[in-house]
Amino acid sequence: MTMAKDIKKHFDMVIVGAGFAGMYMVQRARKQGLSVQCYEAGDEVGGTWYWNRYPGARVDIECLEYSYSFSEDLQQEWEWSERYAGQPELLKYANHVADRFDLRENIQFETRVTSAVFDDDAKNWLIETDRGDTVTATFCVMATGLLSAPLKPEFEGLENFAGEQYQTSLWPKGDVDFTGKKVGVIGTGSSGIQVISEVAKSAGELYVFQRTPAYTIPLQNRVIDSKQVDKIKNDYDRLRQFEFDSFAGFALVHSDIAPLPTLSALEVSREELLGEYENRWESGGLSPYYAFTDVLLDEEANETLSEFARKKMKERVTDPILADKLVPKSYPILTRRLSAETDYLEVYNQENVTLVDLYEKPIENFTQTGIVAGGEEIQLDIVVFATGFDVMTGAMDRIDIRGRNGQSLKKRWSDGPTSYLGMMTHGFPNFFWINGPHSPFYNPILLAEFQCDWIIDAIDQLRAQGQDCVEASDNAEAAWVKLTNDIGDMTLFPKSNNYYMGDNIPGRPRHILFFFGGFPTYSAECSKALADLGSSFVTEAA
Ligand code: N01
Repeated sequence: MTMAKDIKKHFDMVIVGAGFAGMYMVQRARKQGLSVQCYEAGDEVGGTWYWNRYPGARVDIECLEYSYSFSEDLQQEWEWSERYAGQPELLKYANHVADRFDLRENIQFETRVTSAVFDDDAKNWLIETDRGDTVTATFCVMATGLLSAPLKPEFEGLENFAGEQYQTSLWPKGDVDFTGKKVGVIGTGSSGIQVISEVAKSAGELYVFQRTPAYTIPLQNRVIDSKQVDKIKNDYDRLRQFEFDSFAGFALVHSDIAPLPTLSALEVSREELLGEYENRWESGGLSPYYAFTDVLLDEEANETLSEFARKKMKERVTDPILADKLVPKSYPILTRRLSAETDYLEVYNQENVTLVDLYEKPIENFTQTGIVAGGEEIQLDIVVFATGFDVMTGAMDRIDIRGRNGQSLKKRWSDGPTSYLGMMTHGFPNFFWINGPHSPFYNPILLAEFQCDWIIDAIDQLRAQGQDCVEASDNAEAAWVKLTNDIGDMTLFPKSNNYYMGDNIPGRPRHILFFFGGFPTYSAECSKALADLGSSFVTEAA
């Protein structure tokens, strides 16, 4: 460990985080000839797939799509073993990319950035870490992730609980043995659902503490089909183009490129409607998002899919009363994240699994030996918290980031995040983020590539204009926030309590945290902004 407090180094760019976004930013900045330093809190690359190593962690976008597109050689040479890879394989892929492109030489591991402060005079960023590094950078890029700031479980009496405790998003390395144990899992979002399916295999007794039931669909994972892979690899560009033209960055149905929807769910016959939903269910994963044009826009259209999903879910649970509790009734499907799972609902047919419906029996407190819910103590050896994240802004809020005149980013965002293009904000010159607030709801690896490329293009253009500092103009930012909100309000997302609106944090004002206008609209806006660097940005020479 170097105590570099007084050994100041200057970099063209400092990047925070070495997940898929930070890794590509390193690669791209270096290719552009920028000197670059990336800091990563973990001891390896991989971000989400480094931290979320709980049993069952698995991607739900097909790997052929959930992978980098920037290198044709990488696309051709990497072989996925499953249609939807598990966490170990995804981490292996991240490490392979780091090795193949020599990224590690620019990444300092086990180092958490504690502050990034803009120096108004020197016009650069002063960055400090928890290992005593103090460096300056012209450009500061936060690749800190959208689902990377775990929420600390807050339950009365938790400090008294003497059993083992785990959090899905901070899972330890090595195995946790559930064999024969009494295990409680709190939370039934995507993480909870994945871990529950695995823990149910070996736990003596598993208690699932469910507050809001999730809509689920079978993932339909299997060993990858080599013929399908060859077909995609023969013309990978075609798949990527479909992804770029799509709303959310995935285009495969049954592992084949599917045309984007053109029809409303309300304009087809009942037979066609159900046929299409069956087709999507057989394909699995997130494919229902594109079944029809209006499932996220129109309540009646959405209800056709919600109804179908509820029926499919209930068919998998033997006890009809239990099935009813596991099925969402109070909100439109897809407005909370659809959970693509493997044998999740079937676990409730097992004798060792008990659902604790928190609407009937709310958690009162922890004791030394378990959890009291609805007046009864459930004795537990192990508790797993799958209770979610401080989404989008959380990771940046945990760093002391200050722009012009010492203005704190956390304070600027105390009434909700504002941004221009989901990448920058006024008063924070030469400061960018990737996959952060107001970014589109989109395949995160492809979005990272797009945003990193955009940042590099913006820097190039800035320098070509003989300028050194760029920030969003107030007007451009206000217009982007309005567009983001107006589009969000046209969708059904505000119709449920969900983390897309920040609802998972008690007391936090509601705000649309994602750009729901689809990637084609987003990328067009970004291109327009680049072409027009003068009016949407404030630039200045150092
Ligand atoms: O978090 P969540 P997550 N008492 O916020 C419950 C991605 N991901 O980690 O909804 C009791 O969705 C909470 O209940 P409620 C994916 O984008 C992807 O599961 O607030 N319960 C909810 O059930 C996903 O959407 C994969 O009523 C409490 C759960 O905890 C995102 O990460 C896999 C509680 C939190 O669910 C986040 O998923 C995993 C309390 N006090 C994650 N507090 C893939 O498949 C919270 N809950 C790729």
